[in-house]
Amino acid sequence: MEYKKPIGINIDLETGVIPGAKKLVRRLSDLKGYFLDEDAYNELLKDDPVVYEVYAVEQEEKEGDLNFATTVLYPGKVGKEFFFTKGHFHSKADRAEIYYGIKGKGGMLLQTPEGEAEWIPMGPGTVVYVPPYWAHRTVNTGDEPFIFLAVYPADAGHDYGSIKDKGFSKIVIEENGEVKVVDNPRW
Ligand code: S6P
Ligand code: ZN
Repeated sequence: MEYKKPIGINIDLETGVIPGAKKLVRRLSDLKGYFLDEDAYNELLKDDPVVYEVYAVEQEEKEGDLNFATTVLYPGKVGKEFFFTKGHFHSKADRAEIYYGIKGKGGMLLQTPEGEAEWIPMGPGTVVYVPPYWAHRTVNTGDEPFIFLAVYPADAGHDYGSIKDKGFSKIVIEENGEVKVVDNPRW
């Protein structure tokens, strides 16, 4: 039997960087069609800001193994909507996931395939259990980077399709200086 080597690694808790991890950058241009306010989107697109970065340590897509990744989700808004990650179901839809808040302020939108949505506020130290079958998207509701760790089955995969097309049934906006989770008018 060939055994894999264990990994022990320090996450930089200020920046979210995992040394040696694979880095993925998502700019606003990668999120075309995701935000409601198209005029605000197009205006902001001139600078094409980085919306989030992911530092992932991933294994072969095999049952039983685990991946982990940090996400650094930058503060910002498109119109009233706070910056968010694309959001996805897992390709193997019954795969669960754990998130752990490291820095900043935000939350997670979760949704069943039928469109029942939940909002869980997150900050440093918050653990979120994402049950099997729930789509999940994180949102930065603060004014500094929102950083968290995700641990997920190596064979979970990402299914972006239906969220890209329909979004979530709830959106997270700022209104009169307050964070509000309201019905998505496009849903
Ligand atoms: C993976 C896990 C996270 C996200 C990351 C970016 O299962 O949920 O690492 O991949 O937060 O979000 P998204 O929706 O663009 O993959
Ligand atoms: Zn996931």
